[in-house]
Amino acid sequence: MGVTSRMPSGSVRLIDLPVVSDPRGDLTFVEGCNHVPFAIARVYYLYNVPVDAERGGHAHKVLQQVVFALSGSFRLKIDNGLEQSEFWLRNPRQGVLIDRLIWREMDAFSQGAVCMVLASHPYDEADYIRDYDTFLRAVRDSSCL
Ligand code: T46
Repeated sequence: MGVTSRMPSGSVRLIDLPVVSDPRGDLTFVEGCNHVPFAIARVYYLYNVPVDAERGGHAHKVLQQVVFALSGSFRLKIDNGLEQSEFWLRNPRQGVLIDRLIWREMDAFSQGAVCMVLASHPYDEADYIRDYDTFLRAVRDSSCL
């Protein structure tokens, strides 16, 4: 099992990608609106991450993302405003879909880890919620709609 987790109640789930294996190695592919539930508008990756670094620490208003460990491993901590969970990513075939209004933090990067993220929208700083109390208010307001 490449990912270990305690699943939160909603808005976060594992995504398993196909693999084609032969004596030359493994090939995995991902198609927007097929393997991930959105059209892929952006791909970015984190690398050269110090092992003691902490990344994330925010939520998004509309952005959906799928996070993969292409190489090495790291911890992804998830908070939906009601409960917390964590995933240990280490399998490049298995990602974590993070819906909107989910607080995420990442740490415990192994030496040489590479994190790839597929995103539903282009980069927009206005989509970030970087204050935790503001995040909790947004979750509360959203659940009252
Ligand atoms: C997320 C986690 C998993 C850009 O210019 N374009 C981009 O596409 C991104 C993602 C970032 N940036 C700039 C914005 C900041 O000046 O790069 C700088 C570092 O971004 P940030 O501090 O947000 O990086 P992380 O690793 O804390 O968070 C990133 C994503 O921003 C975020 O959406 O969910 O990875």
